[in-house]
Amino acid sequence: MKAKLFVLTLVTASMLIPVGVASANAGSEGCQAVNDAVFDGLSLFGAVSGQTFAQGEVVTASGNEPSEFGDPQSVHLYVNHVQVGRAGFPGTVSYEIPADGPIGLVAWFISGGNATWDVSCAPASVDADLDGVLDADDACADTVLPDEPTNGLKGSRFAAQADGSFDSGNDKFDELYTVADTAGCSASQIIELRGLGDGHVKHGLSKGELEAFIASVNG
Ligand SMILES: [Ca+2]
Ligand SMILES: [Ca+2]
Ligand SMILES: [Ca+2]
Repeated sequence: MKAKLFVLTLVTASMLIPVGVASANAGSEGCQAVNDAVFDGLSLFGAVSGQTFAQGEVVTASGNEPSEFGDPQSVHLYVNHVQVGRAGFPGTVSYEIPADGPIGLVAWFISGGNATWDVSCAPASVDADLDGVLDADDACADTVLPDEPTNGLKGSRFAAQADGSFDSGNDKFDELYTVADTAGCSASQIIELRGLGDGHVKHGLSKGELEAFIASVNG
């Protein structure tokens, strides 16, 4: 009786395999290559093959329901035929694509009995203004580096440099802060946001205003 059930479920699984693959490949690339499915049987395999992924995209596969067959049931994630993650049900495995380029295979399968499962892909984080602070954490769009105080940097005043660190007219404060501390805002953007006076525009952002802004974005 048990053997019959095994054969029946294996046949069902075989019939379903092409469906899973076709669904994953339908007009999709990289993070658009997502699919979900519900399966009732022995195992299910899905794959995205030859798609171009970007560095930082995260592929996640989840198995959502425990087996009714008593076998250990798990979700496996493969990239370029190498297993990069495995989790027992219910469980989730994720993998961050390490470099731009075509990925030979992102595959997932579930072994065991009844299952619902999901595969998704999150786009890579973007730093649109290239200040080193990802958009999700960046309070100031369109940052232009370096800052250029119109009359040059004075004393304990600050201007962001091309690398995002703040230069000071007082060298003991050089590179004490970076635009990571200011949530991606340059000195000139802070001056504008806070409505600060000409002195900051001419000679650089004062230490008090810089530190107050950092406290406000990190508070
Ligand atoms: Ca940014
Ligand atoms: Ca300096
Ligand atoms: Ca920014």
